[in-house]
Amino acid sequence: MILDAKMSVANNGQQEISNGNLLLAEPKVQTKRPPYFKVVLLNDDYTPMDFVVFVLKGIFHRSHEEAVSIMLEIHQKGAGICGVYTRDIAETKAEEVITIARRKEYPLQCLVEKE
Ligand code: TYC
Repeated sequence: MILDAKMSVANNGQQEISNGNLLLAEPKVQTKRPPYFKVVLLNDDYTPMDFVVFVLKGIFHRSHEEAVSIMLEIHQKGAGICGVYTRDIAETKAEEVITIARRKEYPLQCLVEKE
């Protein structure tokens, strides 16, 4: 039994209960979200529109309507976000885009940007 239990807030925000002999650390509540990274496609004059739609559906799991809308935004504005992921997933998807584009000899460019 803990007699005369006191709550205190440690330096790192962790709460501890002290009875003079024991310090019982409460499990730290995770409040920080991991860093997220945007995968961005750039416009160019040579990559076919339907290839970009194919990429957005196949790699970024977009519906046909979403894929067409994102592709047109890139075409009109110069760049557009395909999706937001943790670092490894964003980098893998960007590599996949470049691999399949180069196989077809399209100059499509894909960037990963920290949010
Ligand atoms: N501008 C290209 C065309 O007219 C289409 C395109 C869209 C290319 C998006 C790249 O990321 C891109 N064929």
